[in-house]
Amino acid sequence: MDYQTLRTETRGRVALVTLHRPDALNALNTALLGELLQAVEGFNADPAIGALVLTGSAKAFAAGADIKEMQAMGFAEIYLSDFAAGWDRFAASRKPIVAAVSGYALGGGCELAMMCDFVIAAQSAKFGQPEITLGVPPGMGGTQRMARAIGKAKTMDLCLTGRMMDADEAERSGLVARVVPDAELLDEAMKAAEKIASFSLPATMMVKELVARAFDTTLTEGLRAERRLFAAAFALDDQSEGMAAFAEKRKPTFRHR
Ligand code: CO8
Repeated sequence: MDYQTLRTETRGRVALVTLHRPDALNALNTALLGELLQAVEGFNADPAIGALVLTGSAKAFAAGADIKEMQAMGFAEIYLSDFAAGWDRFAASRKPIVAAVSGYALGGGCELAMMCDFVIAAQSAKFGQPEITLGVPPGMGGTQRMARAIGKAKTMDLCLTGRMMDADEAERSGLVARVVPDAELLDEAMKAAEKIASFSLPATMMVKELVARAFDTTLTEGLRAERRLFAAAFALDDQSEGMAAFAEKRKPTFRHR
C-alpha cells in the first residue's frame, strides 16, 4: 500500500508500521491518523499477521499532535468534530502492538506509545506531555493512561511541568517494558513481536483484552472475566495442542495463528 505519512512492510507474521513525516518529527496530523487506521485495521483483518510493531525515526517516534494543524482551530471545530476521537480506533486494535520508541515521544506521541501494548525504548528515547507549555492539557489519553501506568506522582510531575523523562526513568516508572541500545531497537521489537505472533492468536488476543480490562474495571470483575476467558480457551484446539506438546516434549503447532 502506498502511504504518504507511513511506511509499512511485513516480515513473516509481523507487520512493521513506521511513521514517516521526517520534516515534522512525525507530528500526528489528520492525514497520518487516517493512514495509520487504514494500515492497522488492514493488518487486524489479515489472517497472515499475528502482531504489529509501531516505530518512528531515530530522532522522533512522534513529537506530538501536529501543532500547526491545530493552531487555527476553534472550540466549535474541535468539539463538533470530536477531534482526535479516531485514536480510540487505533487503541482498539485487537492484535498486539509493540511500540519501538527512539528519540522524542512527546504529547500525542507519548500518548500513542501508551496506546500500544508495551513499549520497548531505545536509550535515546525521551517521553513527555508538554501540552501545558502550549496552554492546553493533554487530549489523547495523557492524563488517563499515564496515571494508570505510572501513578499520580510522576503523571502530575510530567503533565504539570511539561518536562521530559529519559528512557531509564521511563523504565523505572513502569512506562517502558525494556530499554535497549539504539542500534538494537528494531531487532528487539521485531523479535518480541515474532515471539507473540508464534503463539495461538486467540490466546494472545485474550491476554491483550484481559490486561486492558485491568485498567478499566474492578478487581472482582477483572478476575471473573479472566476465569471466563481461561475456561473459553479450553474450547480451542490450540489449548489441546499446546498442552499435548508440553506433555510429549515437542514444540506445539498452533492452528489459529
Ligand atoms: N507539530 C508540528 N510540527 C512539529 C511538531 C509538532 N508537534 N514538533 C516538531 N515539529 C516540526 C518543527 O516545527 C520543525 O519544522 P520546521 O523545520 O518547518 O520549522 C521540525 O518539526 C523540526 O523540529 P525542531 O526544529 O523544533 O527540532 P528540534 O530538534 O529543535 O526540537 C523538539 C525538537 C524539542 C521535539 C521540538 O520540535 C518540540 O518541542 N516540538 C513540539 C513538542 C510538543 O509540544 N508536542 C506536543 C504537541 S500537542 C499534543 O500532542 C496534543 C495531543 C492531543 C491532541 C488531541 C486533542 C483532542
